[in-house]
Amino acid sequence: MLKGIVISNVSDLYHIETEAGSVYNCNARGKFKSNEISPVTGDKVEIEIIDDEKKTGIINKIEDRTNYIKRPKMANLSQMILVVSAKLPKPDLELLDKQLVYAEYLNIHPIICFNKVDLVDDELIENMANVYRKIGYTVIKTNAKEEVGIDTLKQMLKGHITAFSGNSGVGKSTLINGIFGKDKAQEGLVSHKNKRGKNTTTQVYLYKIEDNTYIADTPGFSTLDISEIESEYLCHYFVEFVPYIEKCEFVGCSHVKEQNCGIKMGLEAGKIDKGRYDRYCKIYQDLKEKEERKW
Ligand SMILES: Nc1nc2c(ncn2[C@@H]2O[C@H](COP(=O)(O)OP(=O)(O)OP(=O)(O)O)[C@@H](O)[C@H]2O)c(=O)[nH]1
Ligand SMILES: [Mg+2]
Ligand SMILES: [Zn+2]
Repeated sequence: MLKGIVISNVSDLYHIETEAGSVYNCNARGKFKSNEISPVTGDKVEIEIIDDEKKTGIINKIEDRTNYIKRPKMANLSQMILVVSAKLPKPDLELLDKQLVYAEYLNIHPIICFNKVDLVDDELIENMANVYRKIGYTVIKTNAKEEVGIDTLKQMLKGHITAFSGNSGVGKSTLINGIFGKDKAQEGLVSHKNKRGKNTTTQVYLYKIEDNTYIADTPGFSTLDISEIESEYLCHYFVEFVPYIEKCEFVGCSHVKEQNCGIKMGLEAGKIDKGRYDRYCKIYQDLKEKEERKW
């Protein structure tokens, strides 16, 4: 019996990387009876070797997951680097907040990475960064093109399965290539695109950086869908709102239109950032509309 991690999965075939670093082609033993699940990328598994020369085996056991993401399917993602570009494209803080909500919801450790810092005044970035530092998030600044800040970023990956997310063009691939070094980048490591330049697949691939440290290449994260989160719970994932929720007069206060709202009091007292609050309202309305369309 060998322990390993699923680094990729195409229909019934799983690539398992063992602790020693060999990769086995494995099938899964049907559904796993006790809980009716199939292995997905990121799963920690036990395999039984069928042929050690051909590197084939069977997955016998899936270890308990720390989390599970439906789209793209993966398990045990422990960290997300939320990449925001300072310019070209301009910072999309609504997407950043949505991603933070999603990370909080799934219990994934988020790190905010302002990239392309070479293109704007530092003051502009600091103003944005401080809003997020104040509420407890780690914020780093990078210039991926000149590999500034890459070492700091690399340090933060240790012991994690990390995914990069953010709008197209913010510099995710450039950052990842910087982490792996130029050679791997030329192998087309982080592009699974067809001729039209579209992502062809929702497959997730894990790439090992060092022991217990992987980068997840997840095409699906650019168009982040958080509609599985119910609008009424959204406020709990805006971490700095939480202490104010109990001050709301109405149980189930949406914090948008109600009077005597704890969040609004926090806002007026300058404890909650206006931009964050406005983006909360926007995301709340979007979720609400989607919920109404469902019925
Ligand atoms: N000036 C500057 N340009 C950068 C920086 N990082 C990336 N770029 C450039 O921005 C462009 C987009 O970078 P990519 O790494 O391809 O962006 P991406 O996030 O992977 O984009 P998608 O794959 O479309 O999601 C490229 O032309 C990079 O050279 C940076 O720190 N500074
Ligand atoms: Mg890319
Ligand atoms: Zn309220």
